[in-house]
Parts: sequence; C-alpha cells; structure tokens
Amino acid sequence: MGPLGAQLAVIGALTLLAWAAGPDPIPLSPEKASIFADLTPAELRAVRDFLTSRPELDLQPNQGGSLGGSLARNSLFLVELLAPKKSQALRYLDLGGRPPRRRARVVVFFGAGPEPNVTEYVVGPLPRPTFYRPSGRPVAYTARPMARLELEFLNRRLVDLLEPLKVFLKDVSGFSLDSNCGQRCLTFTEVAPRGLASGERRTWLMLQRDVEGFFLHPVGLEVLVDHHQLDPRLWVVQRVWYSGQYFASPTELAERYARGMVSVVRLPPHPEESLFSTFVPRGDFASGPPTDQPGAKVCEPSGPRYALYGNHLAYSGWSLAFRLRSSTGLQLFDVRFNGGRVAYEVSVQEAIAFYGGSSPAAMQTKYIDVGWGMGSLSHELAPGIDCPEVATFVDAYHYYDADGPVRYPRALCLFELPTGVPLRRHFDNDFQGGSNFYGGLEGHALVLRSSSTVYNYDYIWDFLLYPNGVMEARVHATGYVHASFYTPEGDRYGSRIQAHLLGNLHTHLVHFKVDLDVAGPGNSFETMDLAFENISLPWEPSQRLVQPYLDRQPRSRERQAAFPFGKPLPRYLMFLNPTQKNRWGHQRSYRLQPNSHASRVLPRGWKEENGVSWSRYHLAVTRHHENEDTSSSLYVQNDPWQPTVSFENFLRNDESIENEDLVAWLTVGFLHIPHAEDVPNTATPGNMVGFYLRPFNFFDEDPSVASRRTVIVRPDPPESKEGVRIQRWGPVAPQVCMSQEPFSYNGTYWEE
Ligand SMILES: *[C@@H]1O[C@H](CO)[C@@H](O)[C@H](O)[C@H]1NC(C)=O
Ligand SMILES: *[C@@H]1O[C@H](CO)[C@@H](O)[C@H](O)[C@H]1NC(C)=O
Ligand SMILES: *[C@@H]1O[C@H](CO)[C@@H](O)[C@H](O)[C@H]1NC(C)=O
Ligand SMILES: [Cu+2]
Repeated sequence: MGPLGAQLAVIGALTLLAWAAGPDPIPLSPEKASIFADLTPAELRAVRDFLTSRPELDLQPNQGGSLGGSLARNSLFLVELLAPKKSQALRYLDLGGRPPRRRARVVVFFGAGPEPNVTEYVVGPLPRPTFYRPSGRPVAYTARPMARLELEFLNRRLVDLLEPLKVFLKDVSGFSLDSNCGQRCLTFTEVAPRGLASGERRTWLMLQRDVEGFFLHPVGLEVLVDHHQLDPRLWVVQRVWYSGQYFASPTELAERYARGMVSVVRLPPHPEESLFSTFVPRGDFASGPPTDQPGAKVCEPSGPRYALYGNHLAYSGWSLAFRLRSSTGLQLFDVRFNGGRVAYEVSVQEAIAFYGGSSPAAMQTKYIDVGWGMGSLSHELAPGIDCPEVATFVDAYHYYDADGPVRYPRALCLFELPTGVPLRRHFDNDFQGGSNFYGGLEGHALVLRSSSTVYNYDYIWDFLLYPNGVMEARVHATGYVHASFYTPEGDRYGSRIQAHLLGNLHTHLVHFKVDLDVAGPGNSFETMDLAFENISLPWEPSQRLVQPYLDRQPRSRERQAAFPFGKPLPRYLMFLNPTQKNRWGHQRSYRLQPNSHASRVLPRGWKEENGVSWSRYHLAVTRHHENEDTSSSLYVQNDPWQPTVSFENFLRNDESIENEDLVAWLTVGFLHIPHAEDVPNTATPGNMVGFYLRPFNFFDEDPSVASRRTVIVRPDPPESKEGVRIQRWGPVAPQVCMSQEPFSYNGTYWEE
C-alpha cells in the first residue's frame, strides 16, 4: 500500500469511530436491517416455483410467448417482500431473539374461473415456502393493473378497429397503423381511469406519431375502447373524437370525411427540420463560456464516508434499513440517529396527477401511479447525470408482470453531496477591521436516490441525511408532459406549447407515510404557531404592547390532527415523546416541515376523489395499525370509485393519539400549468416538493458538533508572525480534486 492508500485507510478507521461515538450508541446493525431487505432473486423464484406447483391455482406464464397467452388465464402478477409486522420487528430489533419469518406478498390474477378476480396471498416462510393463504378480499378483475399482454392485445385489436380510418389517418398525419409503416407508424397513449364507474374497463386512447418523444405528437384522434371482455375479439370502439368533433364510430368518421364533412388539421410532413420533442441540442446560449466542457463534479478526496452493507446504511450518526418496494418505491425502516430511533418507517405511498382539458382523453386523465407499477419502474440511473460519478449504484429485482425476477441495474444510488452551503458559519467581527474568530463547518448530506419512469413522467425520489439529525424526503418531476391535441377550446386548460400541442394543466400530489417513533413508539402530536397578545407595558403601564407568543395546541384525537386543504396548516408540526425530556426539560421532539404547494384535485367525495381520499389532507396523524399499512393500492387506478383502500377510514374512528404509536400521512405536490419550456421535457429546477424531519429539543444541542470537519480561524497575538491560527480536527485530506492552494483565511477588512 502506497502512502496515499495508507492515509485513506486511516481516514476510514476514523470515520468508523465517529459512528460509534454519541450518547446512546446502538445503531441499527446490518444483520438486523436484513429483515427489511427486498426478496432476493432466489426467494422470488422459490415463491414462484412453490405456487406454480400448486395444481389448484393453475398458474400460467404472464408473457406466454408471442400472444400465446390469454386474458382468461391465471397468472402470478406480483411477488414482493411482505414487511414483518411492526410489533414483531420491534421485538427482534430491540429485544433480540429470533428474527421474524420472511414472507412474500403475492398478487394472483384469476382470469380463468367463472368469477375472474384478483386475489392476494401471503406466502412463507422464505427461503423455502410451505404455506400460502389469501389475504384480504378478492378484487374485481376489472380493477387490475394493465399487464403487457393486455396492452399487446389492445395494440393489435386497434389495428382492426381503426381499419376504416386508414385513409383518413394517412391524410391527416402521414402516418399509419399498417404493419409495414416503417418510419411512419402511429402509436397511442392509454389514459386512466378506464370508465366512469366500478366494473368498467373502457379506455380513451390518444393516437400519436411514433417518433422520439411521441408523447408530444398527438394527431388529433382519440378513441374510446371497451376492453372489459377477456376475449379481445369482443372489444369495441364506443366513441371517436377528432379535433373537437365527436363521432359514434370509426366508420362514421371515415364516411363523413369521405364526404368532405369533417374539418381536418393536416400535420406538417415528417421529418420536420428539427424534431422539437428530442433531447438533441439545438441553438446556442447568447453568452457564457463554451458549454461543451464538463461542469463541476462531486468528488470524494478520501473515498466514501458512508457505509453500505446490503440494505443497511450508516452515515454521520444515522443508521437505517431500506428497500425498493416493487409496488410503491423507496421505503426506509428503523431510522436512527446516534442510536435513538426517529422513525420506524418513511415511505412513498402514491403519486397522482389529475388533468383538465377539452379532449376526452385529457378530460378523463386521472393518473394514480401505483396502479402502473410505480415502484417497479426503477430504470437505470446514469452516472454523472442521474447521480454523481462517485455514487454507489445498487441493482434491484422486481417480479411484476413477469415470469421470474427481473434485474434493474443501477436502480438505486447513494452518494454524499456537498450541499454548497455551510452547515454553519460565523464571522465574529471585532468591529476594528478584523475578527475575533471565524468558524465554519462544510455542508454535506447523504443522498439515497431512485427514479420511477411512469410512462411519460420521471420522478426522482430522494432521501437525504444531514449530520445535524435532519432528514429530508423529496421528489423532483421531469420527463415528458402528458399533452393533447391543440384546439382553440383547449386554451382554457393550459398552454399551447407547439403548433398542434396543448400542455394540459394538472395537479401532482405525492403521499408519504412517516411512522415516527420519536425516542420510542409512544408519541403525542402537537401543533405550534404564533398568536398575538395585547398587554399593558410592564414598565409603562399606560402603554399597550402587542407581541407574539407561542400558541401550543395539543392534538389528542385523530380528527383534531387531520388538516384538510383549504385551511392553513399550522407551521410547527411536532411529534414528541411525552416520557422523555432533554436536558432543558423539553419533551424530546421531531418536527415535520412540509415543502409543498399542494391543493386538492377534486371536490371532496366527487367520484374518483373517493379513491384518493388521502389527498383531502395536508397532513393526517393516525394511530398505528398493522392493517393500515398503505394509503393506496394497485387497484385504485382502474377502480377509484369503489377503492380497496380508503384512507378516510383510517380516521373514521377518531382514536386517541396521546402517547400512542403515531403515523403521519403527508400530502405534498404542486399545480403544473405547462408552458413552452416544458418542451422537450419538464425540468427539475422548481419542480421539487417534499418534507423535512427536524430534531426539535430532541438533543441538548446540535449533534453536528460531533463533526470533525469544522474549521476555526483566530487572529494570533500581535507578536506572532503567522497572523492567524487555524484550528482543524479532521485529517488533512490529500489534494485529489481539491484546490492546490492550502486553506487560508485572512479575517481582516480595510479601507482603500
Ligand atoms: C376468485 O377466483 C378464484 C379462482 O377462479 C375462485 O376460486 C374464487 O371463488 C374467486 N373469488 C371470488 C370472490 O370471485
Ligand atoms: C389592544 O388593547 C387596547 C386596550 O384594550 C385596545 O385599545 C387596542 O385596540 C388593542 N389593540 C389590538 C391590536 O388589539
Ligand atoms: C491579511 O491581509 C492584510 C492586507 O493584505 C495583510 O496585511 C495581513 O498580513 C493579512 N493577514 C494574514 C493573516 O494573512
Ligand atoms: Cu406535471
């Protein structure tokens, strides 16, 4: 090992010691974290093999070769870890003993029987299953998520159904659905929900030119296809819309077009000069240095300062377990700081986007993304773009609409980020042209990231850990907007963003579950804000003084802790441990601080709104129940009218939430009115929402004082020659990717 290597090893050892320090050093161990780890490929296969060997289930492959499959067959749609019950997990985590048995949650599509349905099962114990038993009531078959097979049937059936429009489509778009369409093919976007009431499965499809960024190339034709039958030959078109006009069938449109009775919008020929929907660079900045050079980069002068072992993570006082749940996405467990538990679970529950428009497809779009496999859509992250080059990348395996585990390379990444702003600093002015001291601590955060590409949109999910006990959750939105064919009536619902394109307004909402365990499971919830008092001045009683005081509102029942949109949310949302105090006599607390511009997507109780009743509230705090695990489900997208999970029911019994195990359910989001700059894509700056979890009297002082990266500069006594004394506690890092200049700080200012 060379001198540099030796130095790195020393720094590594120092970092390890830093984790072990602290008042209550029982961080989560990698071994214990593993009870939350996603199923391994071997476990996924074991579940599949166990179930496919049961003749009574009669499971057939999902993909069944090239259209060999049938929708009227039974298949294994989803296999994922069923996280252990909290009571069992805590017993193991806190008291030791045997780990809870590993089990799988399985979703089976029963299409073959007389009463097609979707049934969920619990399968265990892993890795060698011996039992399976149903969990919950079977779900209507029409509520199931779309599978690839059904989409493939839809593709094929559409060619037949739109046969009468062959000439019409060629004339207006220059593109076709023919098998020999070459570079001029049409494709479509299917919107959801699929109908107007429970039990329906009829979808508006929006036809588009199949070019790069096809989402932005609607040709003006939308068709309503009823595909509730399991035999695709029985699927029919119920309605047709073309550029503002409705028709009963493709034939009617074709006939009226042939008679010259349809006003058409002929699209410009393709390829256009420059295709607006691609990422290919065009134009130039009017000023600035050349932009083809690499920009600033994240760099780790002495290697990573975090420890990743399996699904266990440790960094600057933090330890936690994580997984990437196929149904919903990132999920953290047993989040501890300096050994003290802050939260048992922090996870993404759902992401929705509800639209407005004048074309039927836009009017009908209410995307509820878990129903599209949001957690499983964790496609590869690119080093240097999606995550810094130095990040650690982790693969994921999902069993979702597949016949075995599917590997998603680099589905997760982990990296330490210089925040670009000091965690703290002070210039202590001596008011005589110099300072008494300067002190500063670099700002850093550890980021755990994944993304989900739900068709056109890309969500970037982050959890950030700061060394002062603050955790942040955030989501950035990017990718293509869901846009529709421009007609003048569309102006009311968004912006025209290309000649034939309307960017439709929509609201993005994201639901998070934060199961806080602030220094233990028994917590209470309180809000704080300021109120004004009007008192007579103590030292001049004839005068009045109006000033703010702390208005504390303990919230003892669930209804008092549910904050509907439309009313202001108190600014301090405190989760406190009533039995533990910090040194200053305060109940140890964590504060939930949302970062959101959310509002409701529909009036309360209106049809589809019932499927997303969580979206009524900025925040709702409930008592923890094992059977209130998630606020949404795979089935809400295709049946929001009679949802299998109703969040409103979590609040209905208005339980006491004093000194109980509490769960905070937080809705964040923003209104998106698309604009020309959403072409080619929605950009991340400004499109970020989330929340912070911040210690509030949880510690006796800011725990980041344990960091050894602080620098203090003091002026030396006048007789000394150096002028300043620089104090630092960290090892002097090698000069890799750092300034060649040694650290300097002058600390004086002068007139010139
Ligand atoms: C669901 O389908 C299975 C398999 O066909 C069948 O045994 C069961 O009775 C069905 N359940 C309901 C509630 O329809
Ligand atoms: C404060 O109290 C005084 C005396 O009652 C009253 O005259 C004054 O209007 C009050 N001011 C405010 C801002 O409430
Ligand atoms: C700070 O800058 C002033 C003016 O250039 C110089 O006289 C002084 O020596 C500097 N002090 C240190 C500590 O470098
Ligand atoms: Cu948007």
